[in-house]
Amino acid sequence: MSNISYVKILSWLENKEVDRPNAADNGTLSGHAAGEPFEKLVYRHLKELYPNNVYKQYEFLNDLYRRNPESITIKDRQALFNSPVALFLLSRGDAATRDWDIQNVFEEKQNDTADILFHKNEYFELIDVKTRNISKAAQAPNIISAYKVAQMCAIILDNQDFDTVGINYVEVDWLPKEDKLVCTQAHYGNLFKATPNTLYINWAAAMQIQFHVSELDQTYTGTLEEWAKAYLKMFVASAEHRCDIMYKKYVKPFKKYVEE
Ligand SMILES: [Ca+2]
Repeated sequence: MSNISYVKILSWLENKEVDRPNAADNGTLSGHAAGEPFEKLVYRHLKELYPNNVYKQYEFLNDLYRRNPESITIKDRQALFNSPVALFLLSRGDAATRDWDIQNVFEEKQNDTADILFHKNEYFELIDVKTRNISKAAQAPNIISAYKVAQMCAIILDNQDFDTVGINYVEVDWLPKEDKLVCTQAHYGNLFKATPNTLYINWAAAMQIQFHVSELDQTYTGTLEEWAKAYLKMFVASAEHRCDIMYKKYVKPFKKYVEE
């Protein structure tokens, strides 16, 4: 289920230019920050197309709590979400939720799950924009914590919450062009259409799932219930393999020194 025509968004993005972030000092175009203007561009475009449905994650929370001033306890504020999965993915921690008020609203946080949120009829469409300087070879970026996805799957299955959340990725490929960055191509990926067995977990990189959106498998045709079960099967097997490696490398060679 999707409310957004990603095909249209992708073709709209092609050949779009943004200002090079550090053009003034002609600095290097490194890391995540370089592509940030494209993230903002995608957000502004979606906001124009769907002014009443598109939010930043923190804007949605601010809006929700502002519209419900009678909900002040953590429990009351959590109850504003009809979906346990959306609550898990989108809400802030207990202390932050309790301390929220009109004078102390949320601001953007680096580890928010989504860059952009589309909300309509109790359905939450999460969109994360990934930007890629294609003049450089780069390893696949961190996408989302594999542990967070495992927790999400458990919540989906425990609550039979199968129709309230989608997780989507847009990759913007760009090249530097004088004092601009120009989008050469854009790609779309739906996490729940990626066969769980094809996902790569980089345990050493804070157990992040890593992929280039343009290379994400999109052939999975099962239901979300089936996806969640298949993901947890893959996750547990991968964690057990990781335990095994940890034991062989970091325990076994040293065990004899610590045994009495
Ligand atoms: Ca992003």
